[in-house]
Amino acid sequence: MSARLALALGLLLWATGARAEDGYELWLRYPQVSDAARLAQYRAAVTSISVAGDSPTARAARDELTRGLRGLLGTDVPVVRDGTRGALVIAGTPSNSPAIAALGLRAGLSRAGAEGYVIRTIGGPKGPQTRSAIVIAGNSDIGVLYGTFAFLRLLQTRQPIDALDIVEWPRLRHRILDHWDNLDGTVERGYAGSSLWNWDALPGVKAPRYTDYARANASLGINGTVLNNVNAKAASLTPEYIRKTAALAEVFRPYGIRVYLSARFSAPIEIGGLKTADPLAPEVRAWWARKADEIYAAIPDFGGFLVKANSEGQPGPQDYKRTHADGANMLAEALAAHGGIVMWRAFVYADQGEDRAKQAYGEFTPLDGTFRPNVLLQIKNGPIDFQPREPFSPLFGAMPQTPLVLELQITKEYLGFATHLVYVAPLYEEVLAADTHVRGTGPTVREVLRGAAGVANTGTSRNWCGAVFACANWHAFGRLAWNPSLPSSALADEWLRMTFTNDPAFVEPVKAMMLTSRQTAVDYMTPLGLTHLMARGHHYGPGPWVNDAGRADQNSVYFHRADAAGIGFDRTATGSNAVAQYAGPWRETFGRLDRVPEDYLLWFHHVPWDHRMASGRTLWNELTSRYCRGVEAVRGMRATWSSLAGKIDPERYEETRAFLGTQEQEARWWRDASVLYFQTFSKQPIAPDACGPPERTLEYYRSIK
Ligand code: GCW
Repeated sequence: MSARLALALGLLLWATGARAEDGYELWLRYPQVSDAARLAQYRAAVTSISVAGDSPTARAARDELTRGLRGLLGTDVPVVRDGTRGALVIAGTPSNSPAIAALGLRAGLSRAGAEGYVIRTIGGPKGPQTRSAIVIAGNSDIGVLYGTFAFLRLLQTRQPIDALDIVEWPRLRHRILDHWDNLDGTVERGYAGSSLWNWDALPGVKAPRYTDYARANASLGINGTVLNNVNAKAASLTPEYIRKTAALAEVFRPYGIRVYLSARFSAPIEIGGLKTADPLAPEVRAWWARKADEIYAAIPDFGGFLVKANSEGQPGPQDYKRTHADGANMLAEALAAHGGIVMWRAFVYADQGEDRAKQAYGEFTPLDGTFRPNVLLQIKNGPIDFQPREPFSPLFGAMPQTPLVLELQITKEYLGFATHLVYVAPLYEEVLAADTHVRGTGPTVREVLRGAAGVANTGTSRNWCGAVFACANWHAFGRLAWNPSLPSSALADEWLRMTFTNDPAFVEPVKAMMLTSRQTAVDYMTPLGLTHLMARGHHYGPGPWVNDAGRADQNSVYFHRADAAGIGFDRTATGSNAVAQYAGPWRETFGRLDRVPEDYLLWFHHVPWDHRMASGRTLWNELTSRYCRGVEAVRGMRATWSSLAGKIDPERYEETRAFLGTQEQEARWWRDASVLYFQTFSKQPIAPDACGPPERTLEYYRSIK
């Protein structure tokens, strides 16, 4: 484009008030339906709207419906009063809308429960009304708001709306984002700018962005947010910060989102002036009880505490020779009177010789059944730490008497930050669908959950997530927390249509690329069950040689155990016997070299370099070919993307194009560095492949800081 043309275009955009496609609107974009036939259908069906009630939540539903329909239909749809004949979208609850009460939706509404909704087409030529109408009904205003977003989603994805009969409800009670946001505005493992929370300006300034954050979350069904990092500062519990937190809670409340705080276990000492934080000490219990009263006085619907205790240097009950249950129960007691919960994290490991993958199970299974009812144990998907692929944590099958929350990482700490395009819905799906086999068949992980927590990837970057595609993971998390059975392909499809376009020539190839992107990252980073080989500390780029972390169980060499004989961590009975933490069928499957899925091979076994793989190749050749397969797949992603130029706006097209270029270089970097490093053990040549010989020397890759 010439400079003059660009200027002219810029002026035109400015003059028409059109905004750049910078990703800010996420999946809540409502551009006018371009297919004329669909547009005509939608316009005919939606000639006026009525949203009953005047609560802030009902107003949010009315505003969203008005805004969405104005955009999608390209015309202002009149808002009429409840009960007015002729309103063609009627939203409300049986208690605030006589029209809805009269409709006989009892069966659907009873299935919908407290937060669900019914969307139904009523009347029509054969019904009692001459014209049909669309009803969005809930038992609560929040159900109506969720239904409103769902209805708009139908239009955004161009579904027919002439014979709707939908009943939906959240399968999990707690659907929460965990922000690892520090009070100084930085974000641990954040790749999208600074924290969204401007603590300095709060409580006075309630930035409009907080409302947009709430809209985005409500559109997915997320109903809680933990505002601060699990590596918590006690200051978050001071009166000053409680006031700031209350201000955010006020903004989020109409959208059904409760606020939670990460609580630092030693807060009674640090801000309470006590000498101890021993959970059995009466003065400590009294301090937390008063603290809970103080918080609830300011935030009546405060959600509760998230706690990282005795993990990676955080204080906890074990500092006083008490158990995790002693600690969690003390906090739970303080919150119980107010209806709050404690989410106690199971992410614990100590540098004490025991296989890191085994430790959480060892610590928590003896405590099953000893937690107060309002304690939930929050367990990361795998036994180590948000790796590109891990087997599901055995704790999911081993805590039948404890309500469980699955913790997933949305931010891509170990998956190339915001730069690499890695769609993690398939990772989430893999763990949710995993069969624990503790009852022979079942339950699956999704069946044992009370909640899901996603470590957020949001920040002040204009596009929220650091990359437009990174927001697909936020979307996938929220939708899966609502319904953990939704397939990745449907989620990718929906997100693409809502975020970019309904054009199948764009949606289909990009969806295919998203759905394979996670396996691609596994291939070029940690194939065949390898794990935790990232550079030390920041975890970006390859570092299979890392051997100087503060503690052994954070070193790459601890995880891959490569030597002259082979590679992999023996977790069978001849090794750490971590397989024994799984139910019988998995013990057999994971434990036997002839049965273990290749995806988990080196997670569970130390395997000779010449071991024959399913492909007929030796392990060494299979390993190098997987690395190259990953690089090749990224090349494929780039080619796909290039072929789509012009199908979407230039701004978002260009961002992804540039990131994919970096991703290809870095996939190549991962492959070259890894095969050269592992070759120092295998002492075998790298079979010729599409990637060619490594570009630089191992010394070079090791010297990259
Ligand atoms: O994944 C690791 C991260 C830490 C994080 C920790 C945890 C918040 O490297 O940054 O700390 O897990 O989950 O507690």
